[in-house]
Amino acid sequence: MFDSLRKKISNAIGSVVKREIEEDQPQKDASAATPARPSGEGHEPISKTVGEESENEPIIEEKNVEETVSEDNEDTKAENASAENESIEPLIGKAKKEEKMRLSLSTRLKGVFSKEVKLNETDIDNFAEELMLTLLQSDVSYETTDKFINSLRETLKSSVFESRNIRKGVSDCVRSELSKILYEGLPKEQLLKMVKSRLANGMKPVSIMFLGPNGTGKTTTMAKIAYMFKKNGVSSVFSASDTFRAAAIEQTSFHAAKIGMPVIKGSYGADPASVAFDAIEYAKAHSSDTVLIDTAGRQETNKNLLNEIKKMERVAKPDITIYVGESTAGNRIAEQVAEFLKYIKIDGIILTKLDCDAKGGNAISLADVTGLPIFFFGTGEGYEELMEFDPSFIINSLVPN
Ligand SMILES: Nc1nc2c(ncn2[C@@H]2O[C@H](COP(=O)(O)OP(=O)(O)O)[C@@H](O)[C@H]2O)c(=O)[nH]1
Ligand SMILES: [Mg+2]
Repeated sequence: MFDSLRKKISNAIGSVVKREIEEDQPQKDASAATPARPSGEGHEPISKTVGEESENEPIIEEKNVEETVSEDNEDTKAENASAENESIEPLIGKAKKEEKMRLSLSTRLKGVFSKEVKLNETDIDNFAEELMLTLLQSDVSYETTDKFINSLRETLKSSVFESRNIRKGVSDCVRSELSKILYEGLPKEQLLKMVKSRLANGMKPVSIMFLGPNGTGKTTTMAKIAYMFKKNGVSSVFSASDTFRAAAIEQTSFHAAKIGMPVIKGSYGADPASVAFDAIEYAKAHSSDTVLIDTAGRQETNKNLLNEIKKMERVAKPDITIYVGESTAGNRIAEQVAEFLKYIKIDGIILTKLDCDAKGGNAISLADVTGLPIFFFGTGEGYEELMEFDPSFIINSLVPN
């Protein structure tokens, strides 16, 4: 789950590490040949003590190094004096080992004396570009990626990192930016709580309709919800309102029998809205807490079927409508949801098949793009394989510590 995206984000954060190793070799050789003065352009004084210049434009810029050095106390001066006697090589070796970052020679040396560094513009640009590409390739929408990257740039610009722990500092920035987006997508209330509070207010039965394209997992997800409700003391009736697809009624009946709950069905070709109406009447008569209404899959391009769902809404008046989409569908889901929204109100989304080959990026951007919360993820075919949308789980899955 999220493995590929995690790897890519981790690589983007760690890319500075790799480059440092690649770039470090010639520096090491050069400094071994002329230990006191590495060659290259963009020389810049580091400190009086070391009295040397950087090799290339610093990739990570230290915050006010001169000041740090000039403000140094006696201890630091002593440290500097002893550094004078050391060859540069062990210092580089030390910095490299501890920081493992793409630091220029000068900054690495600065890092030995100073505890804090700031990323410079070039660093931020390189990192932002790499991360942007990664997110786009992983199905995060352009809109969300752009927003995320701009905000991350600002955070990185204003952040000061521990010189020996820059990687963690960058990871923390990515985490905090991700959480801004993901917490926005959190449902205001969990589905179960939503249902329970309605029941507590005497609004019984609570009807929930599941809709979406063909084969996304509507029926399976509806069964998972019924199972979860049952475990939490909330009873349900199924409305087998997919009267279109062969074996759909049997599939719903099969789940009802397995979970141990009633199912109201019509015949194939019957009006799905009237089946839902009957199921609601049955629930009223039998004091069932909820009615879970299945629907036939419909592509967002099929206007007739989308109009039919309007009728379902008018007749069955579902309290909660859930769009069930496949996480493997990438950014297409946002467009599909937008089309459905032209016909019917949707309260939230369930993203199925996260266990399949999902890139996972749409889980990040969907709520942001559609403005709808994600209630759950489907993570398998079993009844228990339904996972509440949890930003911290996503963040921990994606960003290395
Ligand atoms: N791996 C996996 N399979 C799922 C998930 N949800 C549904 N499925 C499978 O997807 C297929 C279609 O599901 P179904 O509920 O019939 O889709 P519907 O046409 O939208 O009602 C079935 O084989 C389900 O077992 C999920 O989260 N993970
Ligand atoms: Mg179905």
